[in-house]
Amino acid sequence: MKKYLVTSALPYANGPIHLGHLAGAYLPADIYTRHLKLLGEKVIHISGSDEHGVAIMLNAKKEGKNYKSYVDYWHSEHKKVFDKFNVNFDFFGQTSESYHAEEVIKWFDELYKKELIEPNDNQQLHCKACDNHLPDRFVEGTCYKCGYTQARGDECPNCGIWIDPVKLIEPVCKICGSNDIEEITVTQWYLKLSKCHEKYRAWFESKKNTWRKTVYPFVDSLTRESLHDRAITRDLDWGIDVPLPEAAGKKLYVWFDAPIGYVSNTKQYLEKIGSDEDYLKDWWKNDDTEIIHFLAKDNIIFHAVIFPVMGMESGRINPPTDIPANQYLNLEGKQFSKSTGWYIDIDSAFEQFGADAIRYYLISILPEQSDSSFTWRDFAAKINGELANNIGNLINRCLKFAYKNWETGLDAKYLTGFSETEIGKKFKTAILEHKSIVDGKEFKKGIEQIMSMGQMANTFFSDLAPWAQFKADPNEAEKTIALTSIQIMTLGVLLSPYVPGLSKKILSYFDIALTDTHRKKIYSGELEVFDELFANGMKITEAPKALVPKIDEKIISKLEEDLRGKAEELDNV
Ligand code: B3M
Ligand code: ZN
Repeated sequence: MKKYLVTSALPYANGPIHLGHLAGAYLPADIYTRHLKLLGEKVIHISGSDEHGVAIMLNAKKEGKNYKSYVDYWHSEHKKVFDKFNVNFDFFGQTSESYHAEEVIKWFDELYKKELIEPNDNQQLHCKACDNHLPDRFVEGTCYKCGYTQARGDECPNCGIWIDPVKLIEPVCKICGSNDIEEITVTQWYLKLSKCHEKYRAWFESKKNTWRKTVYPFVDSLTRESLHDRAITRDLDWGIDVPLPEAAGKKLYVWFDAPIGYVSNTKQYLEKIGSDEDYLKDWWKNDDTEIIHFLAKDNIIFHAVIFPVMGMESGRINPPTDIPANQYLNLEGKQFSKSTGWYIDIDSAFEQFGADAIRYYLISILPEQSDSSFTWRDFAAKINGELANNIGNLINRCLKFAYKNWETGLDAKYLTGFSETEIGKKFKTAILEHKSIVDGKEFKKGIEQIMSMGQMANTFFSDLAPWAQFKADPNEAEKTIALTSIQIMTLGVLLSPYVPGLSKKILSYFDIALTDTHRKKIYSGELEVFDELFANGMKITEAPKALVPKIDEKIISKLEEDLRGKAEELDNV
């Protein structure tokens, strides 16, 4: 049986989750998982905190906390945010736990046995002022490829290349701020990616027609000629110990251990639920498993090159099926940045508008093909014009009418035969299109498809004008309300991967509880299911009120002012 392993990038346990993170990886992964679960597929969504690395060490030091309590704090903060926004994981683990280290060591040992990990002397930066080694983000400088002035020792956030820290122009120590930096020779252990080029390309090229146009060509151009060996050990005091006596005191590079977190967390998950399945044989190394990594574009190289090579060569897992990476989400045209005040506090946005409004808007602007921008004005326009007007209003009007005039319920004879009606057939076609859009991981287009079904339902309802029918012939009106209610229930089910809270609310107005099988049938366009569901009629349990509250222009102006004010304030410091 086919299975799906959905992963979303492990967020660094190093500061708040922002809307850009949600749009980059977590919402798409959540929607896709919910989609597959609705269809009755066997799928698990795995993520967790990424708790090693220099950036975390820097911040923990700044706050005077020990590393473990620092990452534990952010791990639990992140879980709270994901819960609020209904982003569900089957398992959300921690890479600082011992179960994770155990798995990582197994990978290291396999690769070492195959002579794909070897020591080498390497030139490294060392800060003379504070006497620290400066790998990765412990150093910043100007990118030698694109000239960006804040390139980090591991990668350039502007042009996306891997950075060799000793080549950085005008390097500065991030620990003490000094530029008194020297090059020293140190032994590190390298992952011999260069030996794996041919095998890698043979696999990679098989993805040419299925990976996103923003992913394949980028990786292609970086890997066509060769792969470069990468140091996977560091002189740090936080991380997983390198399991070699001659490397005593060294730790594994965070990007060596982090992606293995998907695997170790799957193992933990299966143990937790008492499954008798094996995390490798039944999942990660099962040819019937699709492995899909959701992430933002700055994580592409690790997931599309290094991790697949590690998996293939160690023999522990299969390489991924797809890496539907997103581009970046900006805020009013500029990058989100906590330090310049250019960000949205995710908790207050949640308090003010709730999870569904924010999910809806983010999904409608997901940066799937190119960068996109969150603006408060567009947020209000989309919530008011689409979610409230299209969906909310229709439900209010129709279900209120049903509740008021057919208190004891609508007659079964009007509720059956929907799939044979013209609108029923249109719905079926639209649902099948929706399924293939979401199978193709195009979630922005998916929600647009549902909105256009909302339009169909609105047109159906307005054209028949049940309020006028009611005066002339109440039976006609009852039929219109019955058929519209079915469309509403269908929309309620279809919306569930996107706005699960709203979906639940919509479905709660019906006195009929849907089983997973009912949902699956509705979601796959088997609309005959309504004949069985409504065989004894159906009643609306309460009159909906303010299902999707409209957002006032004044609120938006205030939010815009606050954002600019905060940024100016920080600018003046
Ligand atoms: N923690 C990077 C990030 O949060 C990194 C992803 C790891 S996925 C294995 O952007
Ligand atoms: Zn220093």
